[in-house]
Amino acid sequence: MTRGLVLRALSGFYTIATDDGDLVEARLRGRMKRVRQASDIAVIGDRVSVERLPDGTGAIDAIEPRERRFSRRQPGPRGSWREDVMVANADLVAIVFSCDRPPPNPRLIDRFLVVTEYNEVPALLVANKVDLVGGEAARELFGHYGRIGYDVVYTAAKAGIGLDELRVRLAGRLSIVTGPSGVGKSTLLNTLQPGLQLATGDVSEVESGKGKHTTTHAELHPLTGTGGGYVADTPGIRELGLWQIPPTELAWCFREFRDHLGACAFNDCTHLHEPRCGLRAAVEAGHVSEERYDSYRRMLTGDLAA
Ligand SMILES: Nc1nc2c(ncn2[C@@H]2O[C@H](COP(=O)(O)OP(=O)(O)O)[C@@H](O)[C@H]2O)c(=O)[nH]1
Ligand SMILES: [Mg+2]
Ligand SMILES: [Zn+2]
Repeated sequence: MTRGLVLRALSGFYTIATDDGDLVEARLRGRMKRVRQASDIAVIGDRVSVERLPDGTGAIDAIEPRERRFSRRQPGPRGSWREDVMVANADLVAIVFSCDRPPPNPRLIDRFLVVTEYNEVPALLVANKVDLVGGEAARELFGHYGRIGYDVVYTAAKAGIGLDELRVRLAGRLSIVTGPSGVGKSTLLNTLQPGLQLATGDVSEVESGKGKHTTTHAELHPLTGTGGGYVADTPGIRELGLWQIPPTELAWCFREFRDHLGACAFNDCTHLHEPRCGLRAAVEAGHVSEERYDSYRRMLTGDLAA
């Protein structure tokens, strides 16, 4: 029996990087398929035990308990939630937006941040394409996220700006790289990992509003530079549209709101219209930004228009 890491999972076929340095194509043992619920089936980032078979393939015998999971939840019957784990054991979510082409959408940035908070995986905000606007304008666009406690790096994939800063943060970690289409995720990963050769999109298609979904399934790519690590290039935005956060947990997912939630008169306060709301008081006093509060309100009420 060998231990390994699931790099790719596609219709019942798994690619495993074994601890002894091999790549093995494996399937789940039949008995595991029977005893496991759909949500427990191996996903990328899972640590597994595989038995090497005489034909060179493998059979996955066990999935090790997950330290963390990055999942989406969908409403189930009678107020229950169904969990759909997308990546196991992620240490970091790198949320990539561009300074321009396309310009950043603060409502969407907040939705990505909320999902990372809900999953309790640390977030890194990557502001790419700084070459298009310059450092000062980029800081005006993204600096607020630094002030509320997020780590922000400013990069230009093609001009080679900020890549060392990004590399340091990814080293030795299992990171999820996500963000809207066309912001330069694949270009960044190709630059960080020569030889990766992920397909990159054409800006003109992004500008036409259609975007180009060149990444169709999530996969872990090894980083072979100093420090190692893995990055998952995820399908991103379309997947994110399906994420649902239980309404009572939403305010907590805006990290700078937490300090103010205890001050509400009602402990089931939705922070929309109740009297003596600590969060709305904090917005009025300027301790919480109106933009972030607006994101909260839109997510809670389902008004997702930008
Ligand atoms: N000006 C500029 N263009 C970039 C940068 N990074 C990527 N691009 C371009 O943006 C487009 C989309 O890049 P791609 O990596 O496919 O984006 P993805 O959809 O997020 O994976 C391509 O035409 C890239 O050449 C950058 O730092 N600066
Ligand atoms: Mg891409
Ligand atoms: Zn309140």
